[in-house]
Amino acid sequence: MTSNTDLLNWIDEITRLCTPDSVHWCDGSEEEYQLLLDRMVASGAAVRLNQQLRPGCYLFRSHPSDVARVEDRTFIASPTREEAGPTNNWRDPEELRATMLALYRGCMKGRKMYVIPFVMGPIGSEFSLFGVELTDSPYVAVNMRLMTRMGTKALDALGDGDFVRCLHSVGAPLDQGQADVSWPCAPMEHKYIAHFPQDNAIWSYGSGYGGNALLGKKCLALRIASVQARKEGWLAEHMLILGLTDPKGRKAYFTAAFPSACGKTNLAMLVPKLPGWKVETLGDDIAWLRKGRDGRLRAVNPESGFFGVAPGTSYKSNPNAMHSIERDTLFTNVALTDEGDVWWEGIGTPPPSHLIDWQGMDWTPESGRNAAHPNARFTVSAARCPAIAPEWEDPEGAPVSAILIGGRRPGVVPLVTESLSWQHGVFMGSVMGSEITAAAISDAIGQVRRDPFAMLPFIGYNVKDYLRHWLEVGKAFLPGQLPRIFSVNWFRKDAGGRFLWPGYGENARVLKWIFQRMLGEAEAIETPAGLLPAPGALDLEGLEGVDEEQVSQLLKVDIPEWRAEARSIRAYYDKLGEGMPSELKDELGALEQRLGDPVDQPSAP
Ligand code: O2Y
Ligand code: MN
Repeated sequence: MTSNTDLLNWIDEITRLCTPDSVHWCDGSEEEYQLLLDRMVASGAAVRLNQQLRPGCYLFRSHPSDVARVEDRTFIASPTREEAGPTNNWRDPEELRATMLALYRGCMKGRKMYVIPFVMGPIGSEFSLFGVELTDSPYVAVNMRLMTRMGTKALDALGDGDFVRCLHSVGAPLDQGQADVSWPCAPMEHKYIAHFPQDNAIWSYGSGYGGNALLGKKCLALRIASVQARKEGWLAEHMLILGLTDPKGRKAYFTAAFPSACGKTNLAMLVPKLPGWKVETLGDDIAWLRKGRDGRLRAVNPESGFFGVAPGTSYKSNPNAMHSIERDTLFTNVALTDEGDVWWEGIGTPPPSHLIDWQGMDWTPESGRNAAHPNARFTVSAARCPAIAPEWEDPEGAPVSAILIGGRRPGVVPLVTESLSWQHGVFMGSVMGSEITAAAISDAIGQVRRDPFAMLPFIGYNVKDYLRHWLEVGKAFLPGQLPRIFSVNWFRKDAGGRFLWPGYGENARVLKWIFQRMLGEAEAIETPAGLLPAPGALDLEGLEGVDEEQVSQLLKVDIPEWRAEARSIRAYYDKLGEGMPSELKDELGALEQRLGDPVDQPSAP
């Protein structure tokens, strides 16, 4: 057990508030994990998959109202609205606390409360942060075992130290004798994903799903950590981390920020189409970046597992993910085959003639609806990934050579652009954008939204201070010690709406150019948007289905389009209001200058 009196007192307080029937301290053992899964199978909350086909695998089906992160119900309860900034849902901390306390009172009645001590980051690393999640969801407990370093080892490492207080309830107390449902949760208007950065506390109520409930992930490792990072001079980012090795055996590490559902897991686990090149995975979603003892920017993945999107994942699109989930995996909201295996849209095999869909209903190809929910997930330990880098748990982190940023931009943004400086790179990060997808519930699916460093839903404070912090971090490094920032866009389309770039394994060609740029071995040309591959610098040998015209479209900086882009950036900056860092406004001015005055320079015939 523990002698951490803060922890013991807090557990006491929450037990009195939430009145669970019993308290279970998670030790993180294999036996405990199996016991919880067996109990959930017995209660009907989980389905054991065919153990011949998927050893150690289980299926969960959530309530149809509880299928994704809920941004509208996610709150930053900093002391003032200004601290949360224009892009966060701010609530007055005292008011929110009062509202939520009323909901939490007696909310675990009829249920067990699980105490989950966990570490984000390798145990013993200077990068790491401790959390303790109190939850009435056994689903959360088993997922946290895969996604974090959890249980006795975390409690021992914590000792008497400080930790982020993570309180979670599905918000569905049970009366005496009341039968449980397979996925308890509360109605949308009672769901709250609340962050109190000043108290190092996360309160989540009413949802059992993913980022709303596995509080180590988005809530702690991004929203709370970003606030701490700002105070301490580091960065908590929505980024994958990969290692790239060239045919000569030289290795470099890249991080990459993409908005949700833009293929971060695929890029993190990429199998290069270029002979002799190798990608290894260090993380697929979150990177903590700080200056290492060697003066370089170093990255650590705070998570220990992947909570990946299943639909679209196949042996073609992501063979390493598919191999990772062949066993010991928890599936949520995928379809069940008659053989007891999993299936989803885009898995690469034809739809079976019959399935049980994600809502537990009979499904046939004629049903006219998805068999798996578009945000269906797999949870699996990172150690199961065949491409995992041997050094992925290095407590010092990996030295980062390049930071990639990218979104889904059907037009305007070239396949790859190198920034002109750190400041210009931060400018590019501040205006990156992507289409809104099913990973976040929103009423604007399909539209492009600006998503600074893909952190819009995850910055725990004011976005303008966040961008200022990025600029400040850059100042702490000697020239040459900082990674360079590159924008990438795999999603550019032609006039007919067809993707110009094949993506997936062919993205290695872009990684190669970036790798060689960092070594001074590849040529670039200067454009108003930044540095682009010089003619012939991008290795296109053996690339099928992309002709010269398509390459020129992929690398085109169209001046009229970019003038419109600059106007839209100005409007965006204006919308964010007073307090944008002057350096970024200067960068916008410089871009406008490079694009020329539209009155003086009519567009080319
Ligand atoms: O919908 C959810 O709760 C999952 S969201 C998620 C999961 C893994 C990695 N990234 C994300 C995201 O929304 O960025
Ligand atoms: Mn993510």
